[in-house]
Amino acid sequence: MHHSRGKSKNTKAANAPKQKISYEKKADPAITEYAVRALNWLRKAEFLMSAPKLNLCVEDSGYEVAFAGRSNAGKSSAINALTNQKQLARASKKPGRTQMINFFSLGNPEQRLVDLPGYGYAAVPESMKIVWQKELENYLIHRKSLQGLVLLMDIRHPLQHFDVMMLEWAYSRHLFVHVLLTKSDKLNRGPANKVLLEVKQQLKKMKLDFSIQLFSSLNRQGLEELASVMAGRLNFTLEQSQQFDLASIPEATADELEAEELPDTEAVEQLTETAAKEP
Ligand SMILES: Nc1nc2c(ncn2[C@@H]2O[C@H](COP(=O)(O)OP(=O)(O)OP(=O)(O)O)[C@@H](O)[C@H]2O)c(=O)[nH]1
Ligand SMILES: [Mg+2]
Repeated sequence: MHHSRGKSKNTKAANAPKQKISYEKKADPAITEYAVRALNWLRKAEFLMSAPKLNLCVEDSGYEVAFAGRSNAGKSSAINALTNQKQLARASKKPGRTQMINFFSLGNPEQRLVDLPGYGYAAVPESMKIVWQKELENYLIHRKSLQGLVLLMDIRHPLQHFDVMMLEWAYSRHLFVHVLLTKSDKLNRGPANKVLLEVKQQLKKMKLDFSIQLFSSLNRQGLEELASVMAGRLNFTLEQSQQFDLASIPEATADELEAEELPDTEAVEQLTETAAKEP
């Protein structure tokens, strides 16, 4: 807690009526309540189906939000954290795990989460990659119920080429995007906030006016924030939210996550981290 310094003694503020100032960020109680109810709603998630292509997807009605991002960014893990289910979406230390468009219903089939295959996974045969990118593109362009994207980026490698392309493309199509800097547990609080600020500034510079937050499936940082954004996008109305209780939000499940990435990826990342730490 900060205390006012001596020099503020003679300012107008010093003459103002005394009031208790809290430097801790107080969340709006109404929003928090909505977020908690949203989290309890998200726990109702159930696997609906996997589709290898657009015309095999579930009916294109209602509302859905898709999780997109580079392979291994943590999309499936984020869906599992958000829905408090260990194996709803299949997470893996092997990049390229998610190979279809996976649909999850949230209590009713008209509100859905979608787990997309990651882009940029080099080890998939080129021919297969082309087919997949085509299907992904098809889905993103033609899906009417798609209300927006959650774009995930590993906090240690934000705004890679494909991410920027995706963001620009989404912006040009007026598609809503909420950005997650994932695996925030990999950095200390200070450095994590610094990356957050930097990416925010970069987005601003590129005129990509998207919301962004820190997120960790491991320690559940940012879960409530993400839940309210999801709920808002998926038309989880205040009225609907009344059906969900304010029971405490899910506990952390640190030990239930898959081990981190493939060893070689990790080595590269450690190098990057070391480089980033150097002045
Ligand atoms: N430390 C840490 N590791 C995480 C976190 N989220 C995911 N991981 C790990 O990162 C790896 C990839 O996670 P996934 O959720 O499978 O990633 P994905 O984006 O779905 O990957 P694809 O399906 O290949 O596109 C796994 O080993 C996870 O355990 C996190 O918040 N913190
Ligand atoms: Mg996945």
